[in-house]
Amino acid sequence: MRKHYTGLIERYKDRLPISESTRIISIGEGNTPLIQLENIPKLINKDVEIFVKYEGLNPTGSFKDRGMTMAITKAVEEGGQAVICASTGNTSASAAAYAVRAGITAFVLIPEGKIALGKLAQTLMYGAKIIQIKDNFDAGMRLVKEIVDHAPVTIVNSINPFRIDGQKTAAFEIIDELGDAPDYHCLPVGNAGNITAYWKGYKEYSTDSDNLPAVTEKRPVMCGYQAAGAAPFISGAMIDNPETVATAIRIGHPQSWDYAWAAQKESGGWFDCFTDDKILAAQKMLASHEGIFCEPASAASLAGALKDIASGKIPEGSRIVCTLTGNGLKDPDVAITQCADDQPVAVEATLDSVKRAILDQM
Ligand code: AN7
Repeated sequence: MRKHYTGLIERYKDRLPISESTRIISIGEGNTPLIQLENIPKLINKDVEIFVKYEGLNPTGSFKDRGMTMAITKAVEEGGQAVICASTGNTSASAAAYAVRAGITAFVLIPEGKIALGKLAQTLMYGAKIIQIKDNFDAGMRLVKEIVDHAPVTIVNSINPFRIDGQKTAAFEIIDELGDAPDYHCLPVGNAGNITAYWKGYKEYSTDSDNLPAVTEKRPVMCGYQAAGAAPFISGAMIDNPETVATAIRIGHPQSWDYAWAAQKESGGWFDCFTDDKILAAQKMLASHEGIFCEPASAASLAGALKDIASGKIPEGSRIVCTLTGNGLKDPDVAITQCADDQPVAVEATLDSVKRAILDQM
């Protein structure tokens, strides 16, 4: 009988540190849709191909599941009984789900009051041990790095190299689907694990390894986008009090700092940042013109692509992939606040009132 769950580890086994006897902890992650935008390129009147890699359709609604299937699989293989992470929300939801799947315990440190409602709901439902701290993600990360000397827990933040290995498979999927790497790859940057992982994936698919031939010679230009209030890659130094409505990327001390700069330099790419207003406008544009709902942080990728297309930095004729890192349903509060001016009409439950409501709005 075929197995019910086929996740990214099974698909890319030959490129991951997995053996035949490894027990794979999977909930069917990866293989997410790469959707070509149809309406926005027309709207901006530019001859570009923009694809979005909709990572919000992973099992817990974010790209973190790619790394987490690997990190939990390896933690279990190494005999771990408990994992820990600091998180702005998505990592905690993912760690919680994969830990319970494996039958081990997940401890998560989250900044009190600063994670989106959907992420909190998930993490509670999966049954993680939640520790809210009266500080931000960076403080949580610092504590997590210290705690491993005091408690038998495995870190599953993206400083765990297996996380990066799992996440690099998104680049493999893009090349497998498009037949080649895109010209530009745009993504939001917080802790900078994902830009590190994509670049690793693109490099591995374009380089012969001991037992595998290169799939392509091409690599994309990597473009990393941050929120203006949480933009250490723009200021060129760590920042202490990051602030943005895109709570997922409310991070001032990115852990993969050096790797992300290497990705930028080696690919000939760049970093840029956007105000919360610009990020929210891109989120709404994507939902209202393409029917694709991502969370605020994810929309930084589109905000960046659109700015750089408009200025010609990304020239016409380019093929662009934007990673949409998380599902819009993660953060209902921000979505509803964004649509405060579009309140639904309320009418009597009669044929006449409903008819009028329809004809008025056509
Ligand atoms: C939706 O969950 O750091 O640059 O603790 O949730 O790899 O950190 C989340 C990060 C982008 C940034 N988009 O990715 C966490 C966490 C979404 C995110 C990022 C995150 P990295």
